[in-house]
Amino acid sequence: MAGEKPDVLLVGARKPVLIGGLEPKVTLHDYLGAKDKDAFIASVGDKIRAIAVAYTASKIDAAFMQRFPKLEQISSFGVGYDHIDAKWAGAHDITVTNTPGVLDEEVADTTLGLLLCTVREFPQSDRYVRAGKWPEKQFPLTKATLRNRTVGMAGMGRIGKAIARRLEAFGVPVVYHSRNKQDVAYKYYPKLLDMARDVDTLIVIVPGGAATANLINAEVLKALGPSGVLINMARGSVVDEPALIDALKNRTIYSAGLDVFAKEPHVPKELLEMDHIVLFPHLGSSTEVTRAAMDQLVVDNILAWAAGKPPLTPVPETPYPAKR
Ligand code: 8YV
Repeated sequence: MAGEKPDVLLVGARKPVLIGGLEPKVTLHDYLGAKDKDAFIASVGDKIRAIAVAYTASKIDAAFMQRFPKLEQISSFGVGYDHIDAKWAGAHDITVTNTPGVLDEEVADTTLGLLLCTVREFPQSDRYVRAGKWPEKQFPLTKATLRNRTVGMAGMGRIGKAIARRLEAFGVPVVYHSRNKQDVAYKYYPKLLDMARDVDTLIVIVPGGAATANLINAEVLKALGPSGVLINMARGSVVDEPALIDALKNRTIYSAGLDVFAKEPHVPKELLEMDHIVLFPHLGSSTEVTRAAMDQLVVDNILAWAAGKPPLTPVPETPYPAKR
């Protein structure tokens, strides 16, 4: 019926920006709030035409999408969308959008913070002061320094470029590996292993998903070597976690700074017990201002669709207009 609000499923928290932006224009159905999910889908599934996904932790696979026969659009929070089967969506005329761009600088800031914390042991020095140890003895000098390091970036997309710009300002040489050569002046390595051999610091900022699963394996870590520092800002799935634990235990590499883990929010006990590494609770983009901008882009993609306009940020698997 003309003028009727389209029915949209909200998967995830009722965040204020999402609710405020969507409720005036669409009829929202709260999946998270439904006690009996199956009964809920049975009652509204036939009328849902779009899904707004509030967090990257919510899995949207083919079986889930199939339950909404009129589904046209999935607007997902986060630049990463490995939680969505975008290929299946593309093959079924469903557009998937993510929230690129608005978080690049924030995630790059966090990356530099994590790198410095890892190399210079700032969290450990904070623990040292709080434990009252300073009056007894000066905090030990750190073996590692950012000086004289070379960073190899695994991934040189928008966020990778923002990280590399910061490293340049820090006077740290940057090289990179990615699927395709990018329009940047840094040295390009077609093979990750070759790059790992030549650098002592590896920053991982590639998309998650099947194509990059266990990309950072035992061989890569060995090539990185005993002064090697691994920073993972991508997805836990990109690093072979048991191989990393071994490499850290055996000092095959020097240290690691990890923002992401294979089974978040659970972190393997072996990692928790290591004092020489730094662990962040997946907070790359987690400031109020940046998360609000990401939420707003989720809203704007839904509103564009509801107004019959092209999606603002479709993912490559579901280009607009669709390639036939
Ligand atoms: C979020 C992210 O921290 O955008 C992404 O892909 O990983 C981060 O910005 C994450 O989505 C938290 O759920």
